[in-house]
Parts: sequence; C-alpha cells; structure tokens
Amino acid sequence: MSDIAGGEYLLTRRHSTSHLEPQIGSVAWDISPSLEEPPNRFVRRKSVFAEQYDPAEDEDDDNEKAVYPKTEEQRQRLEESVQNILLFRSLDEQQMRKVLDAMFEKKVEPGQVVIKQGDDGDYFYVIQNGIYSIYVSTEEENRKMIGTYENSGSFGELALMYNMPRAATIEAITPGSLWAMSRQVFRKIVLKSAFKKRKEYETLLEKVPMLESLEPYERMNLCDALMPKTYQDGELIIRQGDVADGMYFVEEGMVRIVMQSDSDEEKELLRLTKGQYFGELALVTHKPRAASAFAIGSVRLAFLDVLAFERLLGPCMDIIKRNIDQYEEQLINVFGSKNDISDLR
Ligand code: 1OR
Ligand code: 1OR
Repeated sequence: MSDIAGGEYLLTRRHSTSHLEPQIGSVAWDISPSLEEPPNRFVRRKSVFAEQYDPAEDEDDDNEKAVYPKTEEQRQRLEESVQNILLFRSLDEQQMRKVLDAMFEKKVEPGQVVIKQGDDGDYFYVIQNGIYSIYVSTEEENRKMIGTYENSGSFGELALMYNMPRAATIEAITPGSLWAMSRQVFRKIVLKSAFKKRKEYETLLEKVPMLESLEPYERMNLCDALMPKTYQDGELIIRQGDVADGMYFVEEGMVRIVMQSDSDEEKELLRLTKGQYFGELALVTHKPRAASAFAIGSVRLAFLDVLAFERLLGPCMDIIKRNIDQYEEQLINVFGSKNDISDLR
C-alpha cells in the first residue's frame, strides 16, 4: 500500500487491517483489562458512533479545573502544537483556554511505550515533536506496525471517548515531547462537543460512496475535520476562477453547479443533493475553480479545508480522480466542443 496521510495529521497508514474481526458486544463499553478479547474491537464495527454517551454521567471531578503553570516559551509551543488538532475544532475560546491550562509537558525517550494496547485510558496526548510508531496486535498476529506520527498530531482519544481499552500501542522512536491531558479534563471539556460532531457527520459520511475505502478510524478523523456552513437560496458558494480553499459535502438542500465558457456561454452542469460533494477538482488539479456553485433553497454543507483534504482523503484519491475523468468525458457532451473551454487539469 502506498504511503498516504491518514488519521490525524501525518499519520502514515502502513497496512490494511481488513483481517481484523469485529467483536460486537451488546453494550461493549466496560473496560476490560483482558487481552484475550481483541482489544481493537471497534475497528471494523459498522458504526462506532452508536455508543451510549450521557454527559450527565460523567465523572464529577475537580481535576477538570486543573491548571499546570507554563513558561511563556512552553505556552507558545503548546499553542502551536494544538493548532491543527482536529478534535479541538469544536471547542470555543473559553474551552480552548481551559484545555491549554490543563495540559502538561511529558518528555519521552526512544523505546518508551506511551500507550499500551489493552490498558485503560488515562491521558490524551498532543505531539510537540518526536516520531512515534503505532502497533496493533490481534489474536492471530503479534504486533504489527500500522502507522507513524511524525512531529505532529495527537493520539489516545479513543479509550477516553468510548470507554474502551486502548486500541493500539504507541511507542516513541526518537526522543520527543508530548502534551498530556487527563481523562477527566478530556471528558469534561472535549468529549461532549467532539462526540456530537462525530455522530452528526458519521450519518452524512455513510452516504458518500467515495469514502467507502476509509477505515472507520480515518472516517472519525474526517468527522472531526469537517466544519458546518449554511447558505440561503440563490447564494454563491464558490465562484468559477477563484482560488480554492477546500471542498464541500452536501448535508441538506440542493446545490447548482454552473459553468461559463470562454465565450461567456453559461450552462448548468448538474444539481447536487445530500451525500454528494463538489469543489474537489481544484484541490486535485491546483487550478482555479472550474465552475460556480449556488444554493437552491436553504443549504447546509460540511466544509473540508485543503490541508485536511490532503491529510485525510489520500485513501480515496483514486476514486476522486476516476470521477474527475468522467467530468472530462462530459465536457464535450455539455458544450458541444472543447474549443472554448479550458482543460480541467
Ligand atoms: P486509544 O485511546 O485507543 C491508542 O489509544 C491510540 O492509537 C488510539 O486511541 C488512537 O488515538 C491511535 N485504530 C485505532 N487507534 C489508532 C489508529 C487506528 N491509529 C492511531 N490510533 N487505526 C486503524 C487500524 C487499527 C489506524 C488507521 C490508519
Ligand atoms: P472545483 O474545485 O473546480 C467547481 O469547483 C466544482 O464543480 C468542481 O470542483 C467540481 O466539484 C464540480 N466539470 C468541472 N467541475 C464540475 C463538473 C464538471 N461537474 C461538477 N463539477 N463537469 C464537466 C464539465 C462540463 C460535469 C458535467 C456533468
């Protein structure tokens, strides 16, 4: 398999894990210390979002008010490290401040196991720097490296979010520095909004055939990365010729795609509804927008910025490109000839 960005930021996917068997318990959220059960049981379950979560039942712990004093230099480094953490995108300013206060620095040495598969979850980690390997072992196989984090990203959210044993082992390969957040703070501040977002977008993403090749774990990261945008009837969403900053999935309503030829002939190309996407072409070709998009009625979209697109949609790139080939085939059908239309690529 080719090296592709996946997971959260620079997580490199190494092997398909399709051999892993799901382990479905009715309510599988007791923390089982036993390694006899496949600990990464969520991996192939159809939906990992269907879990019960009642924020009211959260541990009520003073720990969530924890403040770890930091030097100005540390604070700056921390702020830089959290900038691209997808899970933090749903936090408001006040929540973000609490999160920064509650994190503390942890230095690691090469060979140090930061998280051990099967353990209970205690901390969530944001990477300041260092290289970390991700290993998964199953009943059938000893540990297998499934990816690496290189100087950015985060890990350890799954056990805290879904009350399950650690799904993988994370080991430092180089000396490095991490920012840790306790389970209590994570559940109090990050969990509620991130959980809601994952649930909402999971339903949408299930309807997008292009994303079928994503692992459930990669799909979760995609949910974290999406941002909602709404438009009124007739409103311009993207303008042909503009520089592209991201792509869109239609969550509600209808979108009209319109293309203008060099001789100003304007054609409606198609209408898109729930589960369809647009705006990916310019991200792949690095050219200006090939067409404009307008809202029909009120429209709700999920926006994926270009950086997250590059990090997260690597595994779907073949399908995206195949669909773009179809646009090219349609060019002549739509405009009669290709004479006054610029090449799409
Ligand atoms: P955790 O609390 O379970 C281990 O502790 C962490 O490894 C986990 O949270 C994630 O943050 C991180 N599946 C599950 N966990 C992963 C994966 C992963 N990659 C990183 N982590 N993948 C699916 C295959 C088993 C990798 C997909 C590329
Ligand atoms: P974009 O980033 O270029 C405009 O911004 C979007 O319109 C584009 O990505 C596609 O997602 C979407 N040709 C070009 N772009 C198209 C087409 C298309 N259809 C949808 N888009 N077609 C051939 C051109 C005549 C499709 C014909 C059915």
